[in-house]
Amino acid sequence: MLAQDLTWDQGIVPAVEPASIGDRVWSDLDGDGIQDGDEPGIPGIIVILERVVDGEQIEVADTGD
Ligand SMILES: [Ca+2]
Repeated sequence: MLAQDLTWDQGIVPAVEPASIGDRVWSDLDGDGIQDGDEPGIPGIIVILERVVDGEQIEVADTGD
């Protein structure tokens, strides 16, 4: 019989795929996630990428004029 040691805590963290932020913000009028020809970009949007664990800003970008 195996001995039990209940003093250990353990968690499982799923692998996180690398992610990136693109350079387009638009009004997705038909909700398909694709910028179609009749869906204009939205200027003046500021995107701030922060690390969750400490809130450090990794990158700041804007969609321009
Ligand atoms: Ca669309």
